[in-house]
Amino acid sequence: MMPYSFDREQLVVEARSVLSDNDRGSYTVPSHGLYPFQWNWDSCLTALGLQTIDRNRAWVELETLIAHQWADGMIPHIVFHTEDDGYFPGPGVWRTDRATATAGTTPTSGITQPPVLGLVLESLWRRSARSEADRQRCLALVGAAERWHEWFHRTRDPQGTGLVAIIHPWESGRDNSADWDQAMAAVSTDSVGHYERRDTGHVSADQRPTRADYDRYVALLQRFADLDWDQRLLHDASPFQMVDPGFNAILIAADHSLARLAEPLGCPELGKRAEARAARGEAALAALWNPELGQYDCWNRLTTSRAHNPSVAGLLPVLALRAEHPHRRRLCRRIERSLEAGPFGVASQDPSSASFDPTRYWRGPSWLVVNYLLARGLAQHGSQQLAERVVTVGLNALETGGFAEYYDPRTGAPLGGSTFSWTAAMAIEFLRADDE
Ligand code: 9WN
Repeated sequence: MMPYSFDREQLVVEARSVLSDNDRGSYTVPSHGLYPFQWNWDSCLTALGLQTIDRNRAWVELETLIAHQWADGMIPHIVFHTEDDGYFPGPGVWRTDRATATAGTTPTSGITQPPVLGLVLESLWRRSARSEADRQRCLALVGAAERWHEWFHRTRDPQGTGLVAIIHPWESGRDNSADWDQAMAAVSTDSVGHYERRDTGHVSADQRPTRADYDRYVALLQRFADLDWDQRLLHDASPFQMVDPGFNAILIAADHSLARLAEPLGCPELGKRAEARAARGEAALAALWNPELGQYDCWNRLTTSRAHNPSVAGLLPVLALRAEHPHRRRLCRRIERSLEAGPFGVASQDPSSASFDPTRYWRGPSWLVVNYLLARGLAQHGSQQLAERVVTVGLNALETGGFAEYYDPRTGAPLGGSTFSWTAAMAIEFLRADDE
């Protein structure tokens, strides 16, 4: 990988060229080869970068994703726009054509991903020309985001706790995090059978999840396919029900974004509903605080126990907590400590913990999208200096490792796929002079 000179303008030019290379017309693939379809949270965050190339194209990216929203409100984590056997599991394994709530003919996965859409819509709107056409487009997307958020509370929080669960590690977007180790150990793989992974044909196996992880990913997927992806049944039927503080913080922050958009878009009732959902989530988040770790922690709904693991998910509530919240200072301190141990981005797993692995996917490497979310939350709620530090280390990672999928947080060495769309979009985002 060529080292990138720290010429800001040049970095933006290179980032835009990555986005253009991965552009498939109406959607962007995360990276060539490894991920040949449209991924939900990749697409949303990538739209931030696309907007700096072509404002219309950024709306189109999200409109394409929303066109595949299921009738019940779920927005799937993958849209399989083309046939490509370079990725496993493909549509034949998902078998979502048997679901009653699938929207169109293009196959999709049957699970979802972190709901960053609302956050992205707020940024896109603020930076748009705010014409009547922009307003109409944004309003339609905000409506889709609201249906998705309501779906979360309806199907992933059946007891009405205020917090939503994920039923597959892929939904967290942090696939093989140590947060899931205990819960995944209890998932039976007896019926999995033979399958062939494709990811390790693109990326070194020691930077990816293990075979044992994949067996469990497939086992869960088969369990849900056997229930014809009836989302009303999946939560209770799943042997994996985890409440992720990062995921919930994103949902809360996204509802705050929808609430702020309500006035300029002219949808006050939607805004009130979003505010009410966010307030309930904020109050419920307190239950995920782990005083021993000094951060938030995942909760296993089936065993009613904590994961007791210091991953970056437990720091992401900086997105949702107000400036005066008593836990904010603790989270900021932990972010600083992570940067002292790994100066190329906040690590996905606390570098001082036993499970830390600096090169294996979500078990230690730093990911720029997560660093972006941390910086956004820090800046928005009064921790400007630390936000700037997170942005600077992100730029250091880009300079050392290029537009990698993820980085060794100690050295900045590039890991996983290369010429990655959302990494390029985050590079553009980090170099913005202001937030207008
Ligand atoms: C499964 C596309 C996606 C990201 C996820 C990341 C990885 C997929 C995989 O790639 O997950 O969804 O096959 O490993 O973990 O966050 O959205 O970039």
